[in-house]
Amino acid sequence: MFEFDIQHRDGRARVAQFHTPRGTVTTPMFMPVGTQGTVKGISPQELTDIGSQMILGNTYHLMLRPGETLVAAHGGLPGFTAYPGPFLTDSGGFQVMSLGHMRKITEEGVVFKSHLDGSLVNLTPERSIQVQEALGADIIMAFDECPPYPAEREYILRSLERTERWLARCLTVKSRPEQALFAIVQGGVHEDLRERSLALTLPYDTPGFALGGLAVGEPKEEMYPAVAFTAGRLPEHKPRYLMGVGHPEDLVAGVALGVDMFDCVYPTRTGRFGYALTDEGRLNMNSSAPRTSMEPLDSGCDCYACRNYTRAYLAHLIRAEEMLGPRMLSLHNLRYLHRLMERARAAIEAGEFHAWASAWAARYFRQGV
Ligand code: PRF
Ligand code: ZN
Repeated sequence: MFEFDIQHRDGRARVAQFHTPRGTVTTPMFMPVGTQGTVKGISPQELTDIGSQMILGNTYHLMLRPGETLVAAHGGLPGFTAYPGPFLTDSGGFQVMSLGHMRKITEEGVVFKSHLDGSLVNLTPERSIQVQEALGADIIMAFDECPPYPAEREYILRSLERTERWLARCLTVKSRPEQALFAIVQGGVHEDLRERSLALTLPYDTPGFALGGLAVGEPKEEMYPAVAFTAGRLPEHKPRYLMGVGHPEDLVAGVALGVDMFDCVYPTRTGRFGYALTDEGRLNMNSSAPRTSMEPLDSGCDCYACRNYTRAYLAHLIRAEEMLGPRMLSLHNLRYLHRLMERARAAIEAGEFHAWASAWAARYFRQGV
């Protein structure tokens, strides 16, 4: 279980088969975010149809509502959501912090105010693992602290050291061998702090490692070197997961640097806001040009929306505030990122990743994003 078989390499990029209890996935892959036990607006059948391989769920949201006991009574997230494939759950701390509900962070854990009823809730490494075991995902994440950007070096150091102590606590209470726990490397964009976090984290030899603390508002010129540095020091034969990324260009750059897994709300969120991802850049469906266009969103795309609808029809749906509009843009955007990863894998297999990535970027950025 949780074997990671590398099948092709091209530079630092690799194609691998990652075996999990609920199925084998092929990396590099993008994981749609199903925060509340649903990828907003998209059914499990549709996710399967567009090539989703693993869905992300969130400890923070699900422990508050409906509560992990109810999810467990359905056989965990697969039974509850009727998505049969592999799941990954995030540990909760990052969501508490990014949603701004944090009240207090101590060695014990975090205390936050529930966004539902205002009550004070305690989230500790032990509680996070208990919830993630009840949710029943195949991959669970260590409970970590992700400092904001920018943050004081001293704070980032204290927090990555605490993240290691929390990792040890997570592993102590973890009880289910059918779930793999991934450790998270922190350290912000500072090479020496990333080095320190790696030195503290690698000895745990978890079945996979995540690159945390990035894509939190830092410029890309700072994020890419941090990804390169960290990915280059992670074990070769384990999956590397860049958390909360993201934009198509970050996926392509991440794959080039040896990253295997990505997740982000971007494709569904930007879809709900009326934007479509295409090989010519991001298309604003609220602008005037698409209103009369008889073209599909993206001529190379095979999703339901591109096979059946013109830009004009989809722009009409959005202007009329019909719910099919955001649904179709979300579906298309997810398919776009899955297809992007399929193309990246094919290019790696052919030994042409660099040429493919350059050609993709030249086209994607020509008309601006
Ligand atoms: N830690 C956890 N989840 C995350 C992150 C992190 O650092 C990020 C950073 N972009 C996204 N999601 N646990
Ligand atoms: Zn499409």
